[in-house]
Amino acid sequence: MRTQVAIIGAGPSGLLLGQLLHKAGIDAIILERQTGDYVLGRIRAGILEQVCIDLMDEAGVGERMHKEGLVHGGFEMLYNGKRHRIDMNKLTGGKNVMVYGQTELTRDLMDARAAAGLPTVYEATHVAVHDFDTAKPRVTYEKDGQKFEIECDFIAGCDGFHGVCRASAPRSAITEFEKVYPFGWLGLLSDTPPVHDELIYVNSPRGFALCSQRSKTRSRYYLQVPLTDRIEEWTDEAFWQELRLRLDDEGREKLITGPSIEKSIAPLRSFITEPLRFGRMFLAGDAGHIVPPTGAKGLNLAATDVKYLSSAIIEFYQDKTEAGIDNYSERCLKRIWKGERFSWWFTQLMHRFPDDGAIVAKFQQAELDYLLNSEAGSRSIAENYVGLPLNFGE
Ligand code: RFL
Ligand code: PHB
Repeated sequence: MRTQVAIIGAGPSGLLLGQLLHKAGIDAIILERQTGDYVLGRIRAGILEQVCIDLMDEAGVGERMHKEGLVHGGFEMLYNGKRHRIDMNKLTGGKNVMVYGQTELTRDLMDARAAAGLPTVYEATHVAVHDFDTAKPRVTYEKDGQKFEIECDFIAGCDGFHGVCRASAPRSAITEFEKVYPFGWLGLLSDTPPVHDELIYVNSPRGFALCSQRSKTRSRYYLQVPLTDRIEEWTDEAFWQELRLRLDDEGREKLITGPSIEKSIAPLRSFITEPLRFGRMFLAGDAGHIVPPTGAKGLNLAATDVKYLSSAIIEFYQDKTEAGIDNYSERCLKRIWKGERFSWWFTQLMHRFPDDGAIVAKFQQAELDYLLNSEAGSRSIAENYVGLPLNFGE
């Protein structure tokens, strides 16, 4: 088999890249380890920045997102028992974010790919990347016990944190930066109306909580929990009880509870790989970097990697220039480090760290008091949350 771009991973990065390349007339094959249903069953991100919305439109798959997504112009921060609203729209001169689940975005991309008859191999095992330091890279894999080989011009490593592409880069050529946080997020999805029409980020003495949503009838809540907690130990009732304790009186009164449709614990990590290009192989999305979810940046950073990578590959074929490819890693990393910085900062502002004493809780309160009562402070949160402009600092 031969294709122009072999894409490893059918998460949002791989699917979006496939769609953007297809629009430009470039062939790609996607190899995915799991089934499509498994990929759709992973409940993850919920907030899209404008750049991500624009890319879905550019890929021609934005119709349902615009119909069903909820535009949010602000969010609330609750600390010391009081709520403060960050008016993102006003503070950023009219920018918003959109509530639209990663599951839905993935489904739209999968449907478009299937409708266009583009090749995705699900349940591909033993995927291995070869010769990406030459002009003729190859990818091998197995499907239903049979071995296959793809010859290609480029390999796109869109295979997430545990993927094969980063792991195949020569150790001497790669630097990894990592911070693992001493807690996780316990998430619960339920078909209940959200407690509030906007998101609420909570700094409470019992730990962080987040009230998010997927629609007017579906809620997504998170609680900071110790890494030693096991999901089987958390009944729905225990979750709701703990959430109530972290909310304010208004939240406790308005909270509508119901059976969970999904419940899971995710560890929190900051992780960056440098560089993101190894010859003819590129890393994009979670394959190259992970953020703690507090800043809602993971999927959005993945989308901008894909924007830069698709432009670089399209330029290579259409304009016969390697400038975009040569520039890919540096350009992405500039943006990634800013998203990483914001996510780390917002995480340490909002969570209780086990080794921090009472003084750090006081520092957090003072910082929140400052930020939320200062227009400059609030604007800094708002402009990072909606996403910095693509050409920021260029
Ligand atoms: P994914 O989604 O992990 O997809 C990678 C795909 O590659 C496949 N794969 C392989 N395929 C073939 N061969 C192999 N050897 C393979 N190894 C792996 C995997 O099966 C998978 O299908 O990476 P991608 O596409 O880069 O997308 C990244 C996003 O999923 C991620 O950044 C976000 O979900 C992060 N995130 C959030 N991001 C936001 O922008 N806004 C949010 O509100 C937000 N909330 C979140 C989040 C992540 C969370 N968790 C669980 C980590 C909330 C949570 C709780
Ligand atoms: C979500 O809805 O899953 C979500 C929203 C905002 C975040 C993280 C996760 O910061």
